[in-house]
Amino acid sequence: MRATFSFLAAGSAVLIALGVSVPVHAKAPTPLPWSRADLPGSHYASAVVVARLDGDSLRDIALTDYGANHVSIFLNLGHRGFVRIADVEVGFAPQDLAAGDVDGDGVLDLVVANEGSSSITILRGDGDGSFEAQADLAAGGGANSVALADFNRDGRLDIATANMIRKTVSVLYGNGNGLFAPPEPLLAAIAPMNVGVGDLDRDLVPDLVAADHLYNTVSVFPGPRQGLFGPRTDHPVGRRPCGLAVGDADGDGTDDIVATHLQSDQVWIIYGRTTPGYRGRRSFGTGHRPFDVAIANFDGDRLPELAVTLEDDNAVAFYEARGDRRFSKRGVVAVGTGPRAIAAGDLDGDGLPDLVVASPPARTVTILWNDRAVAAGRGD
Ligand SMILES: [Ca+2]
Ligand SMILES: [Ca+2]
Ligand SMILES: [Ca+2]
Ligand SMILES: [Ca+2]
Repeated sequence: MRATFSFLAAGSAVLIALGVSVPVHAKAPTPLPWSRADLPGSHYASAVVVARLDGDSLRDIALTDYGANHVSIFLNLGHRGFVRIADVEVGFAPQDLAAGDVDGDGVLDLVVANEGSSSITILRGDGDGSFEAQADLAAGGGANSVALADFNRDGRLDIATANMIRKTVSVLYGNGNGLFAPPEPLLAAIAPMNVGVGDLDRDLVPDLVAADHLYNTVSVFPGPRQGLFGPRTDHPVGRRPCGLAVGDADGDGTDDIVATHLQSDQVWIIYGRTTPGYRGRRSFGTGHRPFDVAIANFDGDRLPELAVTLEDDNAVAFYEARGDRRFSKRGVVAVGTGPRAIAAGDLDGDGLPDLVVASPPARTVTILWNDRAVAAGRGD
């Protein structure tokens, strides 16, 4: 999950708390079932991920700081406490990151797309939550988004990037020990802003998805067969597609594409294939400047929800699938000024996904704790 900035917007205070346990500071209470807490420190965070980074059972948080050119890692101590370990330097203007085991040692690594240096930084995880930056890899011009998948199904993770300046998306095939072949470009439309991965055509080969910010399309590149990606299909959507998530948005068990649209204040859903031919697409209106989206089942029922950051409303809005390809609004929660990137994951281990939201203008990264289990007397 990522956000996008201009270079000029960079600049952020850096706070490094080496191995010091820092409590999360509670803010003014929000009504159940969400309670809000901000991570300590000042972060101009362009992207956040939730993943198990240190080998215990609790999910941790990593973020790219676009202004400070580093990745910050917050390890989960349990009981809703985190410790910030040493920040790791990456390339210039890191815009996005993804977690995956790219060297095959069974430990999650982080892959960072550096827009300013048009490069990728691999941060190799050592299993205790610390990460070591490897030499940067060249990516396409303006590497502004990254996704990981085993596209050629050789058992080794590959990297995909969107390169807005170069008007391409690129795939770097992994050799399994953390090294990658040079980027193989695929021609995008005009301005690919975000990439995602999912199996949209249900052939068990990961497909590559790109949201094109200027061409107002979401493009699908069918996953490679005999080494070549299939021809690009452009799906017309709303104005200025921005955030992108690929996952099961409607609860039918198949991957779908969800994209937010900054100018038309919409979310578009492009449904994955269940019978030959795509099932089509649908949109609904949101609040102002929907920037990013996460798909998760926040209330643990049968159907998933979408959590959408509304940049101009300083809020996250929730929309629940109804089972008929339509969505109903399910409330709004206030966060810091100008929320952009969002990521979902169960941070407190109660079985329900929590949310992490980056609000760069406020220099905050907010955790929205999903308190449904607490409210139901199931949590602590
Ligand atoms: Ca690894
Ligand atoms: Ca591979
Ligand atoms: Ca596929
Ligand atoms: Ca679906």
